[in-house]
Amino acid sequence: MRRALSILAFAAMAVFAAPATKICVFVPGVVSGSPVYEQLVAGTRRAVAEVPGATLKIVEGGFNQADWLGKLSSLAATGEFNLIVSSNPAIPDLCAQVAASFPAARFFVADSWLPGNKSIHTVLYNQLEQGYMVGYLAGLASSGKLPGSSATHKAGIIAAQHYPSLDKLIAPGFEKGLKAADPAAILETRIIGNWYDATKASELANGLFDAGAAAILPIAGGAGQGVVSAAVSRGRYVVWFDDDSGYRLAPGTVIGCAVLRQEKLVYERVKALLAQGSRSTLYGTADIVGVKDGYVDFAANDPAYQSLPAGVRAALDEQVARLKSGALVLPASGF
Ligand code: RBF
Repeated sequence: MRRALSILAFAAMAVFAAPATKICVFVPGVVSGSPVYEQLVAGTRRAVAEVPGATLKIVEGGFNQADWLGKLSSLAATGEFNLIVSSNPAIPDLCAQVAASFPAARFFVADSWLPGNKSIHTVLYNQLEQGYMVGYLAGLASSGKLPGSSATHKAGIIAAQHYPSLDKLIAPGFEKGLKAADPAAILETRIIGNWYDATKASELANGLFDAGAAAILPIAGGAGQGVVSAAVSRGRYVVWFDDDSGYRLAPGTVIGCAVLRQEKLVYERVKALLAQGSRSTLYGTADIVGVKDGYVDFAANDPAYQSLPAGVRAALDEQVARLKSGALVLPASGF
């Protein structure tokens, strides 16, 4: 009897002593209006739901980037979290600074690249490929192959700010695709200055449309909707990034979406990191994934895309197939 009681007591202690798994998502911005962040939260939520007793805290860092280091630092300082999950190329450097003060903290940062820090795992998307696909579609527009468009040989990118993956992957990939479809095309880039000002994005888009841009790619989070409204009123085209929500924003105006499978990636990596614990060998490593791995894709199964002329779809579908088969290789490196 005494033995049974002590086993019971021991079991009870083990239950109470087992540290609960706690995960924090740090959103560098706000979730609403940014598909990369919506997917970040959804993927982490799904992974956490599969760990019995695990809890999830979501912290929106807001648009003031100068606040992010302090906010990340206070999250790590609590010592509460087994893992802090985030996403965007500016975040790993901040995590590295935080990890220097709080060596027990662990970070997974999607959509970023930082090898060699034992507290941090990162995964970068091959956005040369992602940019190429919608750049090619913009080139079909700028060479006059879409309904109501003439050959203006101009396309645009409207971005919130300059940052390495825009300047080294997204924009060069877009330009390569644009010129593959329309060798005479010129790419014009405009910078908004933040990730929320849709009115300024609209003004910049109107300027580019007036100068002849046939299609524009917004890389601007919530501000990108201003580009869509300008395109609707001028009867021009938009190509979209990160998820396929663009088709529903303005069917017929948004003609193509190059997507990231960020929800799937975040789910898989968070699940693996939680299963392996703080000594996981993923920490310290930086992966790059792309079209062949299934994490970068073109969303072709949507009525808005399917209603484009068959010749336009055939031309783009061929490019996507070449990326998938390896006939077209656009190697991305970290920065
Ligand atoms: N993308 C968004 O969709 N919304 C944002 O609020 C946002 N903020 C960013 C802030 C910084 C400092 C950086 C470097 C990137 C940000 N991104 C944001 C871009 C995101 O990481 C990714 O490059 C784009 O979504 C294109 O895939």
